[in-house]
Parts: sequence; C-alpha cells; structure tokens
Amino acid sequence: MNNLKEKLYQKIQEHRPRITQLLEEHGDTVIDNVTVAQVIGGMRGIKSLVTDISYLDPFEGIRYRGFTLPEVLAKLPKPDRANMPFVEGLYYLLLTGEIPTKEEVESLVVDFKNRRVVPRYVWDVIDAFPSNSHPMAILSAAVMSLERESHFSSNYKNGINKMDYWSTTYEDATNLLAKMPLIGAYIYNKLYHPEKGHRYPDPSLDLGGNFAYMMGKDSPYDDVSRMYFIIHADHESGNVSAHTGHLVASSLSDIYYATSAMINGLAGPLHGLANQEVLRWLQGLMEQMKGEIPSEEDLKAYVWDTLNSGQVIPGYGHAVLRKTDPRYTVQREFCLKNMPEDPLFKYVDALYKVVPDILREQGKAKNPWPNVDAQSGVVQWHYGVTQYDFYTVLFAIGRSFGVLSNIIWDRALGYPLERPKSITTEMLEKMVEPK
Ligand code: AMX
Repeated sequence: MNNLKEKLYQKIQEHRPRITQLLEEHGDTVIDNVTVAQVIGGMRGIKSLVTDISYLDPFEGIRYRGFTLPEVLAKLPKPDRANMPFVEGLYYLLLTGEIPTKEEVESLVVDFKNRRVVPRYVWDVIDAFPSNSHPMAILSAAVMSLERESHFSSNYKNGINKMDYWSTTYEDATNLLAKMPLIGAYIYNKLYHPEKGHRYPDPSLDLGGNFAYMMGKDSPYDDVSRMYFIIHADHESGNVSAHTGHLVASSLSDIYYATSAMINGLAGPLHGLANQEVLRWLQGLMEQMKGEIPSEEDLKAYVWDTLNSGQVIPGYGHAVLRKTDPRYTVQREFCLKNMPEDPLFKYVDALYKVVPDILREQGKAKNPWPNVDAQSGVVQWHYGVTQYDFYTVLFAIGRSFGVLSNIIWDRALGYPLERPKSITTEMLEKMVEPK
C-alpha cells in the first residue's frame, strides 16, 4: 500500500465504530422534519445525506474537511515556482482530513503519473464522435468506455469481502482521476485544435502542470488549472453531480458508471453548464455595446431584459448559499492580481455592482449573490480557452475529486442502496386535509 492508502485505511478503521454506534444507539432519533414545500421543491434542505469530505454553510460557503478555500490554498504544498497547490494534495486532504507534507504529496504525484496511461480504445471512442458533439457528452462516453478496467467489478464477481470494497474502489478512483485531465485535454485538442494534434504527457509535471502542457498553454495556466480543479472539487453531497455519483454508486455500480452519470448531471444549465451560459450572456452584452463601455444604466437594462424575457441571470443565485460564493471570490482575487485590465473581467465586476440589487428588487431568487460560475469562464477566456462549451469539462475533472472521495468513503462505511420513498399527489393532498 502507498502512504495515502495506508493513512486512509487507518482513518477508515477509526471511523467505522462511530457509524456503528450512531446506528445502534440512536438509529430512531429524529433529526429533521419534512414539509410539503420540500417534497415538491426538490428536497431542498432536508438533512438526509452524510459526508465528512466537505460542508456547505449558507453564509460562509464551502469548507473541505473543515478548511475554508483560502486555508486550503494556503496550507496545501505547492510545486516549485507555483502559486497554487498540487491537486494531488487536495485528494490526500479530501480522503484523510489531513494536510499532507510536501514529501507525501510528491510521492502521490509519482503514483498519479504511474496511473495516467490512457488505453488506446478511449482515444478511438473520442475520435468516433462528430466534431459538433458537446464535449461533456464525449467526456461521459470516454469515462464510460474505461469501465472494463474496473478492479472493483472484477473483484466483486470473484466474491470480494464487503469490508474490502473500499480498497478496489480506491484503485479505480485514483486510476480514473489520474487519466481524466489527459482525456479532457485530448477532447479539447480534437474539437478545437485538430491541426495541432495530440500532445503526449510531460513526465516531469504534476497533474495541473501537465494538463496545461497538454492543452498547449503556458504559465500561469498551470496555476489556473490547479486553482480551477481545487475550487470545483466538492460542494457537499446534495448537489446534482455529487448526489448522482453517490446514488449510482449506492447500487454498487463501479466508479466508471457513477462518474459518467455525475458528468451527465453536471451538464445541465442550472448546474455545471452555467459557466458557459455566463460567457454566452456576457458576449451578448458586449455585442450589444458594440465596443462601447457600458454605463450602469446599460447594465441594468441588459439584466432586466434578461429577466423580463423569462430567463435566469446565469452565475447568480444558489440552492444553498446565501452570500457571495467564496469560489467566486478566490477567482476574483486571481483576476485582480493577474488580469485586472481584462475587458470581460471588467464587465463581470461591473455587473457584480448591479445584479444583486436587481435580483432583490425582482424578489424571486433567494440568493441574489454571484456563484462560482460568474467568474470561471472569464479566467479561461483570458488564457485563450474561448470555446465555452468546454468549461464544464474542467468543472467535471475538478468535481470528480470530491465525488470519488465520497464514493470511496461510502464503500468503506458500508452505506446502503439509496431508496427514499415517493408518494402520490393524492396522498399528499389527503395528508394536509384539515381533520
Ligand atoms: N436569475 C433569475 N431568477 C432566479 C435566479 C437568477 N440567477 N436564481 C433563482 N431565480 C429564481 C428561480 O428561477 C425561481 O423562480 P420561480 O419561482 O419562477 O421558479 C426563484 O428565483 C426561486 O429560486 P431559488 O430558490 O432562489 O433557487 P433554486 O434553488 O431553485 O435554484 C439555481 C438555484 C442555482 C438553479 C438558480 O439560482 C439559478 O437558476 N441560477 C442561475 C443559473 C446558475 O448560475 N447556476 C449555477 C449554480 C452553481 C452550480 O451548480 N454550478
């Protein structure tokens, strides 16, 4: 076992009795009530999932294993001359709850490199897609094609012990995470730069650095990649992508099935696709302005036009958050430091000053503040990734770290098949009838 897997095993052994004790001593204790509005309204806020990987406070935003994003970015070891940490170190943190030393991360970086060879048939699957396919559809299929590599599935067929499910799941998850950036870069080059061809990985580089290299991007795009993958990694368990991954894996489908499914959920415009929607919306504004700098009145009119035509303002609002998303803030600070004069960034910043008031005045959105997606595309655009269909692929690579860490722990703690109860509308009506 490598040092991360050993440490993880130790943490699993320590954690298992806590779940057993909760179930045995408090299995019938009520911790939440459910309202009609929650049942009809997408189960908002019902406490019905457990995860220790991350927690989303409505006012503070996400914490990974108790650490805020600025703390994660400050504490995790960084490659030499980089300003953003190793993504591999984040995986260590998500799985164990501990900040790794630089030596521990460097050994994990080597492990990731050893796992990143992508079988030839995956490139064939990607190449078979028409060039006008959405990159998320291609990514999902590419991940799915790797299913035949699953150690969990082959061991399950041979009657593996339940207590060891986590171990083969760890192998599958780490193998897939090491390959995902290569698959993402291959899709990017195939769709948008077929003339340049495929770049082979650089054995000297960490995950983020190699992704930038394979995308054909110079520094600081390596740091952009590290930042991007880290801030998108997890947002507790109830969001569509994380929940889908957990749900599918709960039937003991292996992580290839579960990851492909979570990618499909992320591809919706209310979730991961919102970052491409933001760019499309900003472009619309820029076209309308014909190169002129918009006044505050122009911006307000554009926002109201969008709302009055029955559309949402992309990049604003959130199902749980009730403040500006710290993932927005991390990227804003990156922009202020590295690209303050970028025209799109200036638009985004100017909109930040008018959108929240307008959403409050309209009175529908429970959260008028920007979410992660209001900034993400702008950073990518600045560094030449202008094909905004691709942005959700970057989100998916990052999100896989959280989803897969969760699934490894689900297996370790023996969480069962997910099976909530549904009822009919008539039953609901009867339940609320005055007695
Ligand atoms: N612009 C306009 N209206 C908005 C809005 C926005 N940004 N956010 C919410 N609303 C509206 C909803 O459409 C809903 O209207 P309805 O009553 O007519 O159906 C009403 O406000 C109440 O919605 P809510 O409870 O505040 O939000 P929600 O939990 O139902 O949905 C979200 C959350 C993110 C889907 C929603 O805010 C939205 O559509 N935002 C724009 C898309 C976006 O940025 N998505 C990215 C989210 C982050 C992520 O997952 N990547």
